[in-house]
Amino acid sequence: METKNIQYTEKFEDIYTNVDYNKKRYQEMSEKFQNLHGVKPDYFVRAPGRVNLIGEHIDYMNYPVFPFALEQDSLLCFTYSDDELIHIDHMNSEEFHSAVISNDPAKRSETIASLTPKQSYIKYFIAGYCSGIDGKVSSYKGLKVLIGGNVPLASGCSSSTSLCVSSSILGVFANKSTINQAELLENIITYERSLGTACGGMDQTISLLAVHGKALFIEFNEFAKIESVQLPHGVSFVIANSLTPSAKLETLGKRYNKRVSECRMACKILMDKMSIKAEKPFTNLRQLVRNNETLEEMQEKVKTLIEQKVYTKEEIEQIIGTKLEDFLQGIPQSELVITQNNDYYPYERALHVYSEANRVYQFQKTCFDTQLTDEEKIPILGKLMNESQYSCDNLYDCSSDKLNELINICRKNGAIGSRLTGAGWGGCTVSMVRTENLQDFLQAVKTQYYEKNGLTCDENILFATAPANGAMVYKNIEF
Ligand code: NG1
Repeated sequence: METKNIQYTEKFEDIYTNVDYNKKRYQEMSEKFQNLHGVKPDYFVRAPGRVNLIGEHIDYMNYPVFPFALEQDSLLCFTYSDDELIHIDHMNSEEFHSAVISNDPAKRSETIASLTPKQSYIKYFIAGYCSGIDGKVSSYKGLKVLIGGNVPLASGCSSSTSLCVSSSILGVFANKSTINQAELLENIITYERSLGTACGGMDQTISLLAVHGKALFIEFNEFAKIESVQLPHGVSFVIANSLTPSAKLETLGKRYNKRVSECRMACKILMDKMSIKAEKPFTNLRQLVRNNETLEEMQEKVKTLIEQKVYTKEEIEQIIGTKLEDFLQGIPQSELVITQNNDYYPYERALHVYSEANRVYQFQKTCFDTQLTDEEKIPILGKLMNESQYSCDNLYDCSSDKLNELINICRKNGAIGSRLTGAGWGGCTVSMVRTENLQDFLQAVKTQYYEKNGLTCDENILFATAPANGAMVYKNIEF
């Protein structure tokens, strides 16, 4: 039952490199499903988490990013149900409670509003599930679904998006939706944004479209510009979870959506100072590049046109000539930003965005440079990763003491580049390490960060990783 717009396989080896470990996961899930429903699941759907190598907090300003997919994924298995309902259970039933919900996308908001706190993970399922079938299918299937996964939660590895994407694939596959891939991707981004985060499209794009063995350079200016990139041989990428989670939806007002708002303020200040006239104020910093200015030139404009200081709400309103309540329209839950803050940093945020975008292009250029050997590329890439971390910490203020401690330990023990990955304020770091030093590196980080802080560490907390596949449906033959 192949569907053109999604990847489908009947061979387990097509999905994973670490086959034995993952077979065990599927087996456990199938057993739980059988305990719940008395039958084996017909299909599994997986969508990966991701690590971003460079390009942080710039996707929502339409600048490119450089992620690759992890083998760690959100995993769903299902059979059809005779009623018109979706029966949802979770592998971790103590933390994540079951629910029976409507299968009709028109009831999306109503169903989300009825969830209890321990069922709130289901809103990602609903957003994803509806994104590929809303308006595309005339009747909807009933389903029995079990949800699991091993992407670290609230840790910058895209656990929520991987659930959205796997649920979206489930909706499309189970209901035979003919939605094309580009529209599906756009819808997943829009539906996930409707849950509250003013996110860009990095996580959804990589989770849906990742290519085994390659990182992706993803441009948001033109939808089609996605290049798969071979990373240099001789290095491994290590994820280390600081074990200080940063729950995004609970901190939107002070963190993620505040940064999006500050970028928008910077955009308006620059627009006025550059005498750019437009019907509506621009919403992203890339729109200000009108005459092929380089990213270095844009940084100079920030330095000369925006005063470096902390701005209050009143000062911002005076400069932009509008009430913040009106100005931030379109940013989900912007009222939280306004009520929770009276300190805004447009200078620093804009400087981060233009300099980080510049680093992503340099990273891409270096990877593709046929004049350079891998040995020559490695230190250049490492330096760019370290500079990105500096900018995230000092200009974007999205690092944390624990992330900085972990990154310093990684660098001290041989990481050529080390930085936070994802939204930050906690969560995971990514380090580029010579493969020949990998085992010593892992041991040193284990002792100096985890043991020293009294933390236990397993294969989903500190691990070397390589680019994995994107979302896929697996027909259950084995489990
Ligand atoms: P995570 O790391 O999943 O919280 C977020 C955004 C991305 C991107 C990064 C920062 C979502 C779903 N994703 O990711 O779009 O802006 O932060 O680079 O919110």
